[in-house]
Amino acid sequence: MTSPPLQASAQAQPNIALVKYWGKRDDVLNLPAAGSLSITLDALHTRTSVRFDPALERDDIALNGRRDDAHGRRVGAFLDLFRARAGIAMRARVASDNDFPTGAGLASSAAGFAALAVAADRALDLRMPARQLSVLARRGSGSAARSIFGGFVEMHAGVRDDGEDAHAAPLLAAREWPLKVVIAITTRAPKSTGSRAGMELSRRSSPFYRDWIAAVAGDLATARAAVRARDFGKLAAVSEASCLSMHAVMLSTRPGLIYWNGATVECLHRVRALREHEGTGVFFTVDAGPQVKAVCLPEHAARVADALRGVAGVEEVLVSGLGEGAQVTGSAAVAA
Ligand code: 2P0
Repeated sequence: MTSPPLQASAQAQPNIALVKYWGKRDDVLNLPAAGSLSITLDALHTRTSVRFDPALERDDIALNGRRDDAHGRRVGAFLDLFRARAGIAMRARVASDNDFPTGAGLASSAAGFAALAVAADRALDLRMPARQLSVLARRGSGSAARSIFGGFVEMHAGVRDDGEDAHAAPLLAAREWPLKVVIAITTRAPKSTGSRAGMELSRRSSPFYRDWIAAVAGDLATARAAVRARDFGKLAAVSEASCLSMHAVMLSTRPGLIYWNGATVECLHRVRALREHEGTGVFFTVDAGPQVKAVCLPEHAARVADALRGVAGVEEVLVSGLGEGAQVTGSAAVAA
C-alpha cells in the first residue's frame, strides 16, 4: 500500500439555490429540515489547498490570507471528520481563496467546504464516492453538499438520524440546459446575520416556519419536473415563489431578518419588468444577502446584464454560466 500524499488542492464553485434551504432538523449533524435544488456556477471559484503535517501542533486555517478563530475552529472540526476516517491525528495547514466577495450572500461557504472535502479526501487517499463527499461537505455547510456536483443539483433532506441519506445528487448536467446567471452586487459588506444563526432564529420565532418547511416538497417536485422538461416558465415561477417565501420567513423572524437593501428591491422589479413587458427569459432569486441573481436564457444574458447595470445602487454585475462540481486540481504544496 502506498502512503497518502498528505497534500492536495481542489477547486469548487458556489451554487445558487432555486428551491431554497432555510431550516435544520438537527444542528449537530447539520441536517436540513427539507430538500433544496440548485445550480452550480462556473465563473466564481474557491481554490483550497490542504497539507497534513506531523510537525504542526495545531491546524492553521487561512481564508483569503486571514486567520479567524471562529472560522478556524469550524474548519478544524470539519477536518476531524476526515482525520477520524483516515485514523490519523495530524494537524493541517489550509489555505482557501475566493475570487468573489466572501460572506455576502454569494455562497462562499458552499464552495469552501466542497473544495476542502475534495482536497482532504485526496490528501488522505480516502477515495470516497461523490455521494459520501456530499454527506461530509454537508457537515461543514448545508449548501456545500450541493457544490460537490455540477449543473442542476438536488439536495435530499433524508430521514435517517445519522444523516447518511442527507446528500445532494446531480439532476441535469450543465451542458444539457446551459442557462446563465447574472449577479447584481449591491454591496460588498459582509451580511449582518449569518445563515446558521438566522435559520435557528427563524425556526424558533417565525410564525410561518412550519408552513414554509411543509411547502418545500411540493416546490421541489415542481422544480425537478421543470428542470427535466427544460420548462423555463415553470422553473421561473417556482423559483421566485420559493425565494419570496423564504424571505417572508426571514422577515417574520423575531427580530426580523432584512437581508435586502433598496437596490435589491429595484433589481427585483427590473427583472419582473424584463420578463413581463419585454419578453426576456429571466427570473430572480436572492439568498441571505443583498445580491440579486437573475437566472436567464443564454441569449438574453447581455440584455439582463445591461438592465441590472442600469439600476441605481448596483456596484457590479457578473455573468456566469453553469459549471462542474468540486474537483481536485493537484497536489501542489500549500503556500506557508
Ligand atoms: C440556500 N442558503 O439554499 C439558502 C438560501 C442561504 C439562503 O444554504 O448552516 O451557509 O452552513 O448549513 O449552507 C446558506 O446556508 O448554512 C444557504 P449552514 P449554509 O442556498
